[in-house]
Amino acid sequence: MTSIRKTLFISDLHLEESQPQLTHQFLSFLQSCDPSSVDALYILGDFFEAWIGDDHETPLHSTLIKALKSATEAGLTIYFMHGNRDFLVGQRFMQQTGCQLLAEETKIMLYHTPVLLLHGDTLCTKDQAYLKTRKKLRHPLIQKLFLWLPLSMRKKIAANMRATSKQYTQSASSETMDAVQTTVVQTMQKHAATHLIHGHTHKPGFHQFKFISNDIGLRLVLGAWHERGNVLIWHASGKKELIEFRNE
Ligand SMILES: [Mn+2]
Repeated sequence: MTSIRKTLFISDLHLEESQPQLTHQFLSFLQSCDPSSVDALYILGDFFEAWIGDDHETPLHSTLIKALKSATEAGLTIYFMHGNRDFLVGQRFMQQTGCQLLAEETKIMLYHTPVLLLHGDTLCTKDQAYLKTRKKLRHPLIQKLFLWLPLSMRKKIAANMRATSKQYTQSASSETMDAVQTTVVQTMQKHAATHLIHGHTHKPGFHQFKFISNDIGLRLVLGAWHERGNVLIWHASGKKELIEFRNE
């Protein structure tokens, strides 16, 4: 008998107040995740377009927190990994939603396959300017200082940073913004993983390659959510499919 069990992966929803149809898309996707067949839902970063602290309460945030909470209470296991836009999502959010926070490089055994999970930004090693900024922003002390600022000030700083980042992203080449194969191989070998799942690049697809050992590696890239939702379904049988869907 074939198993109907499966594990789901999503990333780069970039949920924000000004895109209510995206939130709607996610909420109905979440509703469709049946805990009796879905072993876990992994959110691999950039779930939110921006996050300036768990104390920043907005209607969007409370809608999503409520929905995630009822999903986890209904028995769905949800893992949450930070992206480059929502790395400040903290413990309070995890407590409120029942989601479990994952470290930035997490290796799992998925139906007997060693799979490495990451957001994907650290694979873009051609983009040294970004990686330098990242290092500063991820410093615990910098984060503490930022979160200590009043919300109004955090909002201003975040808006400025988003504008700068937008300008930079538009000027940087598509190659600069993509995963570097040697980095992919090194990172996978470090974790002894044959498979890698990540998002961030917004270039969904499966990439197969050979390690020096001749072993086959597979990199599965998740798609961003725009008008359509995107999910990677990894079946217990080993079958993997990248699905685009749209609510009617
Ligand atoms: Mn990203």
